[in-house]
Amino acid sequence: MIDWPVKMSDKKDDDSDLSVVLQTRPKTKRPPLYKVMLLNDDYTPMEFVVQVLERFFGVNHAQAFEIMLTVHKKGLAVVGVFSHEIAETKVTQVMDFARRHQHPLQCTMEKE
Ligand code: TYC
Repeated sequence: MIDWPVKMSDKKDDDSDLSVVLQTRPKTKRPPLYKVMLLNDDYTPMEFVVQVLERFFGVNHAQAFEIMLTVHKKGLAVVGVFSHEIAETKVTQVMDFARRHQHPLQCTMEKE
């Protein structure tokens, strides 16, 4: 079958040629999240850690006590997952609060 020459007006203009139109994935990468962790030590009073968890991580007294006990027994626990900026703020707030009260409590962050 002779199909040449082709008039421009005969050409498809609707992206129906699948060999040419490559589907691309829209690159909408979510920003990375960061785990904020509390570390155990032998000197910070349990009640102080509970207070930190209530004040900076918005958990109730019972939840705070439970998390504090997990840190005490296991050595550390993730106390929240946040954007980089919020995680950094939490770490700074906890470290400043602990230092002001002269407790060696350590709070760190790590990419999830
Ligand atoms: N281990 C501490 C104690 O026995 C309590 C404690 C719990 C300290 C959690 C730090 O992140 C911590 N007084």
